[in-house]
Amino acid sequence: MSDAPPLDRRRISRALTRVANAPVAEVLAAIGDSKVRPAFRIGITGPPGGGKSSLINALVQERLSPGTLDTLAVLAIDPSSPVSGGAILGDRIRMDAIADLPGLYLRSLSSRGARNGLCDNVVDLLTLLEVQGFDEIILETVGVGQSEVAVHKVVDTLVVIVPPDAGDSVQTMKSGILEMADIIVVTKADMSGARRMASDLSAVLNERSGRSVPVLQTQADGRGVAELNRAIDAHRNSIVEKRTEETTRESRRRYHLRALADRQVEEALRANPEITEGTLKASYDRLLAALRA
Ligand SMILES: Nc1nc2c(ncn2[C@@H]2O[C@H](COP(=O)(O)OP(=O)(O)OP(=O)(O)O)[C@@H](O)[C@H]2O)c(=O)[nH]1
Ligand SMILES: [Mg+2]
Repeated sequence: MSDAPPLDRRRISRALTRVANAPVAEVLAAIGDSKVRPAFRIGITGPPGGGKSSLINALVQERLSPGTLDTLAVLAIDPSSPVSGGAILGDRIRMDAIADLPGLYLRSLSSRGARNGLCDNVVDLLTLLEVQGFDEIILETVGVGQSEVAVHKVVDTLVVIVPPDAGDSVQTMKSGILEMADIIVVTKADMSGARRMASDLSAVLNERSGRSVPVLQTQADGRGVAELNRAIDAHRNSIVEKRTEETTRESRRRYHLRALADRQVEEALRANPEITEGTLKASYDRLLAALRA
């Protein structure tokens, strides 16, 4: 750990709360005009109750061990909807035990009605954390619907977790998930079936895509987490070799611009329902006019 000043967690929380679900104009005002240094972003995604938070608990301690990072933020997107699930409350692991770790900031946010299992404005929140100067961000999301694809676009390293008791057999597992993963982790390795799950996953991945994605096994007590930590660093190094910080910044800016434009269109349509009346051409002209207003 360096002698960096302690994090002002209350100030960061207030800034995030202001931005969560704020209109585009307010988001832009909060992010400000500064050139943002991209943080290294790690996504941890997988089924509800699969062991994501337990894994992050242990991983955070590895990532923040002496001589490594100064600051790390964990953003957990909570589906909090009966449809997409989440471990039954009370069964869910809370990360309070690590909340006071120097350099660590933890925040849970609801995905509300977002279609893809992420908050609609997850990119705003990630950028805001970067504005706050975090070196690294871990994003926990439940893998439902299209969320793996969405997460994949906003992180550098995507870790997909699969518990040994995952309902789907590996053969029928949604192909999207495995193809997106940079690292696969079979969680709850103390449970029977973990080793089998890991070897099935390796076989299927090889056969489907010929990619050699690391398939690791971890436990909530920390077993296997040092290996995961090394695999994340190895992936990070392989990315750094392939692209510069400027390329990362540029592609994030484009993605963010599109997300903001999308929301601005939504806002305009909601505020002016008459836009959609009449012909498509007339509607489009009215939409552009509303956006310019
Ligand atoms: N046996 C065993 N149980 C585990 C392990 N890791 C997590 N669990 C249990 O699995 C349940 C869910 O764990 P969480 O870490 O909250 O899982 P999650 O994926 O973050 O859950 P959601 O955020 O609700 O989707 C809890 O009851 C944990 O105690 C493990 O290594 N072994
Ligand atoms: Mg969780």
